[in-house]
Amino acid sequence: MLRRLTVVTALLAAALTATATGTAAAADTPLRDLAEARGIYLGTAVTGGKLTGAYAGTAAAQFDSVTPGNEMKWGSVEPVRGQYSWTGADRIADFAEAHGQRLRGHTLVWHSQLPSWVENGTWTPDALRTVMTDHVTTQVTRYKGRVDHWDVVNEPLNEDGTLRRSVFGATLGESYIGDAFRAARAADPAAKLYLNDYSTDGLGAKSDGMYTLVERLLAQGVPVDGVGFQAHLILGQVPSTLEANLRRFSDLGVDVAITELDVRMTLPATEAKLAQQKADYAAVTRACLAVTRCAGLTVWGFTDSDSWIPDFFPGQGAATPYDEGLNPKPAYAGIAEALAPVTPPGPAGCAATYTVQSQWGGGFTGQVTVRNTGSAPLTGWRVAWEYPAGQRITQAWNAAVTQTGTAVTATHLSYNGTVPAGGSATFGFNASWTGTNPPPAALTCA
Ligand code: 9MR
Repeated sequence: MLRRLTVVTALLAAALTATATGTAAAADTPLRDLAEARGIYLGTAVTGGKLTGAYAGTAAAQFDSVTPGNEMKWGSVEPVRGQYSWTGADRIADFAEAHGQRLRGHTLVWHSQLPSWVENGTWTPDALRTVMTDHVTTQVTRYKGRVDHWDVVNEPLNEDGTLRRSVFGATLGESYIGDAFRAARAADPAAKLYLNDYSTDGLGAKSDGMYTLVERLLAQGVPVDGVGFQAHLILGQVPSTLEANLRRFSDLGVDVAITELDVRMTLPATEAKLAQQKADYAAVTRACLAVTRCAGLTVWGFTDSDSWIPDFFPGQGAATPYDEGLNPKPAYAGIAEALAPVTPPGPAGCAATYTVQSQWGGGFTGQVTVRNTGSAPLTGWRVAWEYPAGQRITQAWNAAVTQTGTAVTATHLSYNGTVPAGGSATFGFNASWTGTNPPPAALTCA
C-alpha cells in the first residue's frame, strides 16, 4: 500500500502530462523512470561481454536493474573446486553500479550450468551440503551489499510440482533448499533471497508445488523473502491466472517478481504477431503492478540478438522488446503503456485501472477496477476514458456503460456505488477492436 500511495503523489505532474499527450509521453520516457514512478523496478538480463556501445547505452538508459545471464552461475564462477573466477560477474556488478542499477544475483544453486566436479561427483550428503554452503557463502559474501536480490535456488521443481531429482534434490532431499537460504542470509543479511522457477506463472500443479514448498519453508523459519516467476511465455499465452497466482504468494507473506520475461513466437515475426506480443508484455507488466508485493519485472535479454530462444527452440525467436538492430518493437510500447501513470486520484479518492482480461480476433474482454484511495467512503463513482484505436464496447456488466464516438463513460449501479476507504469495485465489458487494441492513455474517476 505504501508503495502505491507514494507513487500517486509523485506522479501527479507526470500523469497530467500523460493524459494530455497520450501514450507518446510514456513511450518517450525511459522505461526505468516509468517503472520507478510506479514503484517497481524494470530489469534486464545482460551478457557481460556485450556491454559496450549501443547495447550498453540501451541497457543503462532503459533499465534500473540488471541480471547476469550466465556470469554468476556456479559453472562460471567456480569451475574448479575452491577456485573462483569473478571477472565476468564483476564486470556486470561494476556496470550496474556505474549506472545506478540494482543487481539481481542469478543464481547460486541450480541443477544446470553446474561445473562437472559438482554434477558428476560422488557425494555423501554431508560432503555435498558442505560444498554447496561453501559456494553460497563465498559468492554472497563477495557481492555483499551489491546484490539486492539473489536467486538462491533456481528451478527446484518438476512439472508436477514435486522436488526435482537434481544432484542436490537426489542427495539431500528438500533440506538443501533451507540450507542454501540460511547460508545466503548469514553471508548478506540485507539481500532479498528468492526461490525462482519456470512454468509456475499461472495456477497449476507446478505452481501449487511451489506454493506448498514456500509454506513449508516459512513454517520452518527458512529466510525466504521472495518468489521469482520466470515467465518464459509463448505468444498469446499469458496465463489468465498470473495476477491471482502472484497475489496468492504475496498473501503468504513473501515478495514476488517476474524474473525472466520473454514471449517467443514462430518466425517470421509479422505485424499481427508483434501486436499480440505487445499485448502480452503489457499484460504481464500490469499483473505485476496490480500486486503490491510485486517488486519488479526483468526481461530475459532486451534485444532479439541476445536471446536464448532461437538456440533452444529452433524456428522461434523475436521474443524480446527490441529487434536485432536495437530498435524498440511494439512490445517496448506495451511495457511503456502499462507503466504509464494513467490514474491520478480524483478529489474523492477515486482511482481506476484498466486491464484487458482476454483478447481474440476482433473482440476482447476488459475489466476496470475502481479503488477508493481516500479516507472516507465513496458514494457513487463514474469512470471515463477515450479509446485510441476505434474500440467499441458491445456489452457491460456491473456498471452502466455508454460510448459516444471514442468517449466511454461508466457509472456505478445501485449495488456497487458505495466503496469503503481502501476498498474497490470492479466492472467488466466486452468490446470489439480492429488493427490494434491499445489501452486508453488515461482514465478519469470521480
Ligand atoms: O540465458 C541463458 C542462456 O544464455 C544459457 O545458454 C542457458 C543455459 O541453460 O541459460 C539461460 O538462462 C536460463 C536461466 O539461467 C534460468 N531459467 C531459464 C533460462 C533460459 O534457459
